[in-house]
Amino acid sequence: MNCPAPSLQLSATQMERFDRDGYLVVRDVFSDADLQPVIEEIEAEVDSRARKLFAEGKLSRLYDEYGFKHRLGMISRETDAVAKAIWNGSLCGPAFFHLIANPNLLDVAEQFCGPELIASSVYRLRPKLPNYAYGEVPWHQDSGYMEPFCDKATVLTVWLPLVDATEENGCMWVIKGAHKRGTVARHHGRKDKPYLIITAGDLPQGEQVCAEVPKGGVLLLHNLTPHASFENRSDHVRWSMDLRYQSAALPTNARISRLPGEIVPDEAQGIPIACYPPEADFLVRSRLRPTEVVTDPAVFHDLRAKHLGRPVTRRWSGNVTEE
Ligand SMILES: O=C(O)CCC(=O)C(=O)O
Repeated sequence: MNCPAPSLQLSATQMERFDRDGYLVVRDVFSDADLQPVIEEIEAEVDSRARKLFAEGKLSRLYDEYGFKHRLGMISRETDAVAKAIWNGSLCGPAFFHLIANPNLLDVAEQFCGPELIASSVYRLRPKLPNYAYGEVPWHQDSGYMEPFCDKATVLTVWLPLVDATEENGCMWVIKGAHKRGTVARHHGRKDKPYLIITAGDLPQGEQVCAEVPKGGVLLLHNLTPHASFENRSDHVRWSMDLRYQSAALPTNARISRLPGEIVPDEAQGIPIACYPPEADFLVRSRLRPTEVVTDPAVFHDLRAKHLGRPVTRRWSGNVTEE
């Protein structure tokens, strides 16, 4: 079968840089028009939640004279209920689906994960508020959150800001080249926050790089690349999303037929049901089983809503720190 070449092709130099450094900033993956529907879906959710709180007397005013960059920050001076309700993977409307399935993004993901592409369940929306400690994410590798079985695989994180991400508003930091050591550092749970942390003594050596990304660009991360983000010292929300992709050959709870050579989950044999079992994966691009690709945002919504949550990995159970 002749397949058209990917339309957004990273150069050999970019691929080599990712391989060497464990991260890559790619500009101009999205136009403003690509991102606007997601922004509008978020704005509508913020607005409806603010109106509800206002009606209940829990918010003194709507702050609806403020735009996307500032409104949630203003609301959050009174209550962080709206921010917390939309943080992480709770929003799953059509615009989110179309962003995850954006052809340019899939072209990029395909270069790392192959053509039978799974959109991993672990996608997150992060409204990092100004001067708000909950938004700081400690050093970790994404593999720390996944099942050990998937440690040796490439699960690509695509981190994308919905406003320019700068050092001041709390962009991501990465440790250059540390993924090359091929191991998952010891992670601890935190008493005060729902994040894993690699404590200072366990943090891999290497240059810590501030990865600023303009709106429309993406930061690509390997699952073994240690990364963190710190305080937002600006006056606006650092809105971002992080999406993940993997090969269909890895453990996945996507409802797909299995092709020869693909791993079939079998917990009795130590093969987990997915790299990240708690939420629902889906097939987002395929040449070999195109009828199984999820193309309907309503199906995506249903998958998210109905997935029977499974526990997160227990690989660090018992490791808890206050650091
Ligand atoms: O967006 C952030 O501040 C942190 C994101 C992150 O840690 C991740 O994408 O794994």
